[in-house]
Amino acid sequence: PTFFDKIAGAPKAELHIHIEGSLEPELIFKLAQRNGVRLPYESIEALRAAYAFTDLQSFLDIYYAGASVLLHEQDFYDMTMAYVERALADNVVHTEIFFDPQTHTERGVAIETVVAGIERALADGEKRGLSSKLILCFLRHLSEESALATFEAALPLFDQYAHRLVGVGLDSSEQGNPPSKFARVFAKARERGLKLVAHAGEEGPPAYVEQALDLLKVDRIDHGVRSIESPTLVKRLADTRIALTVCPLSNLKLCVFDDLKQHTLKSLLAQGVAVTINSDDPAYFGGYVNTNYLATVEALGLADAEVYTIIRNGFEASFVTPAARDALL
Ligand code: ES4
Ligand code: ZN
Repeated sequence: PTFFDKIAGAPKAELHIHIEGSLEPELIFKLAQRNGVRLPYESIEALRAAYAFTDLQSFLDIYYAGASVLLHEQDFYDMTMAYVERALADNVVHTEIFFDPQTHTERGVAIETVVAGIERALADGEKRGLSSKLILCFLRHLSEESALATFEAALPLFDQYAHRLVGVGLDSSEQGNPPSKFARVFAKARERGLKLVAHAGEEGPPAYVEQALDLLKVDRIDHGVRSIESPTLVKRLADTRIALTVCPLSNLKLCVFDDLKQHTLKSLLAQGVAVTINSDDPAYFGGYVNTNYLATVEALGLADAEVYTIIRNGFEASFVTPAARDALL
């Protein structure tokens, strides 16, 4: 087998995937029809043609439009099951999935409906060999009050789904919405013993990564690629082994880097940072986990040892206990 075959066939963990970002255009149109939702796109082809992003916001506008077709528990099940199939096909054995409840509750969909549909598919996936956790993300372009209300509404779910729903995260428009805006809700989540992550240093400056560490006290940083602009921050990440969940094709499509060859993943890894490779919003950015690995290996010329380190980092940075982790391999 070739090096690429070995990577594709290796058991992997995925730590950064927005379930709403796994909605393929075909399923968006199917659900739109099923639910009588009008989309501002004529056809699957017209929707796909709109996937020419210039920055994070140009993507988010289309991503939220796509999510508008999700109304019923079965819709959340179908979306999640389609991702489970893709993950299994890529030999992902453990995945930690983000969902954005506010995207749905703002349209009148109950948070219980969202979680019940996702959970039912993940329970079915578990029977087929895919271990999984779920992370509730707050939308940072909305207010602190909205995040606090979402957290309060989710409190019974953290008990009911304790085996699955293990953490909270922070996503959406980064610039102008610093981690400091969410210090109080993250403190509440921490008091409850939940795991904590935040998108930081994707488009925002290294100072936002430092805020996520100092004010939110996160266990991992999502993206974090702009950390490389601060040598002291890179050293801190390396020393503390706080992992970065890097999403190379996402960074390329959202113009964080002009070319995958300019991606700083290899340099971060060389400086001792616990880098992982993930798909982010695979239906929008051109591929699932294996496509991200192969494109990155090709563009940066990663050696075998570097790739195996990245794969191992995915398991070590995951939120499964060391005993459960050994059982995955
Ligand atoms: C996202 Cl790539 C990215 N960045 C921030 N928030 C997001 N939500 C979904 N994808
Ligand atoms: Zn993301």
